Amino acid sequence: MKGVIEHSADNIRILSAAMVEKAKSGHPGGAMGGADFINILYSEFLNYDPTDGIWINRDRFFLDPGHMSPMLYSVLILAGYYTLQDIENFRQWGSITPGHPEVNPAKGVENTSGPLGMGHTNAVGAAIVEKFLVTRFGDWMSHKIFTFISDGGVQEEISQGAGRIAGFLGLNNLIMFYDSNDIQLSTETKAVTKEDTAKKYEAWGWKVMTIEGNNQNEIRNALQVAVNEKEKPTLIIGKTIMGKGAIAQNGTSFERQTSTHGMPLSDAGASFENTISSLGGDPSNPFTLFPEVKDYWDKIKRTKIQIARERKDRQSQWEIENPELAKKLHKFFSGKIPEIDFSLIEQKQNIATRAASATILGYLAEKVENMIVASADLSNSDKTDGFLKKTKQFVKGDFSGAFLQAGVSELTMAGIANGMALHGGVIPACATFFVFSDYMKPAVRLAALMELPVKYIWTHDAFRVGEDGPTHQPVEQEAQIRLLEQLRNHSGKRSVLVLRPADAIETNVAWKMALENTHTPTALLLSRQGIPDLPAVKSRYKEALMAEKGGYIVHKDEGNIDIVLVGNGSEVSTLMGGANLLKERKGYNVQVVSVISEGLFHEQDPDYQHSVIPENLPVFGLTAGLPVTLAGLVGARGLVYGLESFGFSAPAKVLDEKLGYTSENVFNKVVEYLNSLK
Ligand SMILES: Cc1ncc(C[n+]2csc(CCOP(=O)(O)OP(=O)(O)O)c2C)c(N)n1
Repeated sequence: MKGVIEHSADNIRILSAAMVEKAKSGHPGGAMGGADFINILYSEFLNYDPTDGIWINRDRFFLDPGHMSPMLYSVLILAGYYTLQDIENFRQWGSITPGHPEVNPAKGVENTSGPLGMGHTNAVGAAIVEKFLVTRFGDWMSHKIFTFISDGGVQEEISQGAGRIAGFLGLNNLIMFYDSNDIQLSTETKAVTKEDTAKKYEAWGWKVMTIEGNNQNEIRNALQVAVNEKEKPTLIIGKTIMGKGAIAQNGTSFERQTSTHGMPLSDAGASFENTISSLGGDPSNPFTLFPEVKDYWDKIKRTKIQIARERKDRQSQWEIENPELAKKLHKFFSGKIPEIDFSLIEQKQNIATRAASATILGYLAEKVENMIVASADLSNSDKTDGFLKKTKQFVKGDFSGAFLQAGVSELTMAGIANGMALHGGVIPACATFFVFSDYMKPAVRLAALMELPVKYIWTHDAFRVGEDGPTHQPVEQEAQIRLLEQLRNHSGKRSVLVLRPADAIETNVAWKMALENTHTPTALLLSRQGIPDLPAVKSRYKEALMAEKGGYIVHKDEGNIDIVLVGNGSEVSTLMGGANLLKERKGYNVQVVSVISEGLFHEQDPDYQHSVIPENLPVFGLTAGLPVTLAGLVGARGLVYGLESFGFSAPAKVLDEKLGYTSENVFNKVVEYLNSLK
């Protein structure tokens, strides 16, 4: 005889199968197999308040296999976040139940998931933040981070980084359920792997338990052990049954079939009707809750709200006893940054923008108490050591610092930064060489989609990396990341802000813009080499503040302008050199423009844009990236000089000469260009 808990799990299976069947697309098999775990987790372990989804002290649940959204949506109906109508519109235009879940904490969805491996990495980031906050505000804040991973997520390379870091840091607040059903999309897992996953995670320092993943008692016992674990993150390997409960036309079992991974049961060869009937549902009306299941969850809901109430009361009491800390806590979670006067950050002359960034980071380490900086084993090159010098790295048992040494794992680091931002309460930044931003891209894209204010510090921004050669010299990377500047997020905003400052003081402004941008990720592209400071008419800082408009005039000759020179980053100072030669030798009047962000520049009113880059004048662009990087700025008649090949191994100065990044070459190219227009 099944009890209410089995009925509840069956209800999740029925709803999952039904929404996929109705939408005529989706993934029922995994959801049906994972139903027993999610059922116990949400009813007996996870602390949440369905009437207050954004309660800061809730436990977090991060789904990794986004294709198992039917399982999540179904349990969120039981938990009180969603309605049955919501899932009838599964995968439809405008619904809150997209094919893969999209972040919406108020509705119980903690992360956008779909690219396998990402969700559990977010959980690692959230677990780090929990430790960070408990260290600063006390044990009353402690909560758990649960995550659910599947065969695909375990296979994804990113799991190597997430597993290593969580084990190394001893994240005992992290509990991961592995839905090990031995079936993936094209094949069974045995066709592609013979790894001993338990041993792998044990080697990283995890506590590992292997259970029958469809057995409620084993699930409950394992979770009980996990929530009491003091030293290690926990992995519960649940051996589950793909498509649990699926029945064929002839009434036999249709479980453990690869085909149920990604299509409606009826398309997969099972009988939808037989399956629903056998699970106790009504095939003609599957979008219903069993009455006793509804009663059971109504009771759970009341208990959850009551527990949350008690925890909130404890917080209120703490706030009364610790008013200063309470103020800080609210500030942290407001997402706002403290008042910072970036004009006070002094910079040495003619330095690399990465060095300028180090100075700023040192300042921020003391002013922005909830900033966490990470580097993928390049802290002394990407100059996040400016921050590290004022704090210390996270280690097991000590999260009083604010620096994550992520090791060589750029994608993991970026996924963790997303998880930190998703948790809330902190401002995450992460750093590596710009060329390796390619290794981070899937997480950057998700940050852009989720509208997370993560800061990317990407240094060694061009071929002037020099002797390290073409593998280390970004060429097409700026054009790639600026494509995301053109892509709108769900709020209609440009999905990322990309800033390549032209000198040290413009880097102050860039960091100001990055911190003040609390709505999207921001990328800072910073130079390895020293850059001559741009000329100041009065105050360089005040003039550089014009970068907040995306682009501005850094130099303008008297009289009618003959040519506008456009660039960003270190090319602006090269253009300045060219401008001087053009004036000196030819008497041309030149306007030099620094466009720190093309996306932002194009947001300005047309009059401003035309005052900076007039429409009727010849425009010459210089970029160390692909010429297309500036194509949107110079217009149809304009000319861009850029790099059209990979870099080369040689000292930076030699590369500048050979590749034409000199004032002399700017002079020659502009004269040629102007002659061609005559
Ligand atoms: C990064 C990434 N690569 C590929 C996919 C496509 N994909 C979605 S599910 C899946 C198979 C994964 O199988 P498993 O995780 O075992 O899920 P189950 O079959 O148990 O539902 C694949 C390849 C993806 N979503 N993300």
